Amino acid sequence: MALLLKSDIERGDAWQRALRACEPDMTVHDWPYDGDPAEIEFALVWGPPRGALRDFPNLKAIFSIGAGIDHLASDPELPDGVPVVRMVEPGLTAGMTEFVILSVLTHHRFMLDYAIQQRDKVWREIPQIAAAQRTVGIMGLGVLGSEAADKLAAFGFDVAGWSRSPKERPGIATFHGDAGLAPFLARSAILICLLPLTPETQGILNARTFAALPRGAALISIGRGAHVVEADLLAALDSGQIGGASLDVFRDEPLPSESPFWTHPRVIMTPHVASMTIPDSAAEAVVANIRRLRAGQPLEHVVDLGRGY
Ligand code: NDP
Ligand code: OXD
Repeated sequence: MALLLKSDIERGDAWQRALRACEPDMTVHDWPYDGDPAEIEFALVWGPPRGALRDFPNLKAIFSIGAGIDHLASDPELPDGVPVVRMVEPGLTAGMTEFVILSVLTHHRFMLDYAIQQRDKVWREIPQIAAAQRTVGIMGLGVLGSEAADKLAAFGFDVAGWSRSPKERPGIATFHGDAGLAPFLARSAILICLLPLTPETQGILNARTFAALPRGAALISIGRGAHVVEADLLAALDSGQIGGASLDVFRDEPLPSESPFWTHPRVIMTPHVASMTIPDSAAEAVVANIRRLRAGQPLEHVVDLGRGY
């Protein structure tokens, strides 16, 4: 049994070690592979070149190294009929929950304002607001969004979630579909985007969306950069409709040096690090799924490429 691995260089060795520890009988080849393509049964990849996975005639499953599969769905030459599996693993989920809590608390406790005050040597208290009085809205109540919602609710925030299909979740106000978007936005003083990037969600963080939020709302954009219409966000920040933003993902990554987001005083930016797949825990998840397939059971977390997530 052989798996082809295309990871970033930094984590390549960690993946090799973790996969071998979980499944000693599996051979792991690094990308690019110049051996016999017929040997490869599984691919574990991030951003393969367009059409490249077609070269492997015995591929049984393509595992995405990340939760998002837009890097695969955007390839019109993916091999036909080979299931694509998104990454669901406890390390990635825990990391995202940490980042959401960190970012929500940053805006809830006015840390952008205090950073500006520190820069200007201003000693001024800003009245505190109880978590229960702070409305937080999460776009995307999937694996990552729902865990973050539960943890924010445990902090005492007034949490709502928006998804495509109806959901019920104790302690969380839920909204769905086009009809649910306006009422959801109207009650989101802190808006978090944890949607996948699909044709339907591209550009969803636009002037109309920002105008529907309470004035001065904070935006935490951690799904994909192409959710954001950047010119609309800059206008909303400059007008005060958006009071502050934590931006982890961008339309162009790395963010070009001329982008105004690098220096905007109301923006905290990070280089697509809200969460990362952790090879040790992720290897267990991938190998468990491969074992399911080999035992004749259905794979878990297969994406619907037609839907885009
Ligand atoms: P899931 O597939 O588990 O969840 C996606 C959620 O989005 C679901 O609740 C789904 O609704 C909802 N959704 C999808 N399309 C729409 C739509 N058109 N309207 C309303 N809701 C919609 O994904 P994950 O939680 O695992 O991951 C979410 C995204 O987070 C990833 O796709 C990736 O882009 C991003 N990510 C970013 C990282 C970073 O470091 N910045 C790290 C990891 C992930 P429903 O439940 O009804 O299907
Ligand atoms: C992603 C990830 O999808 O890193 O961004 O998992």
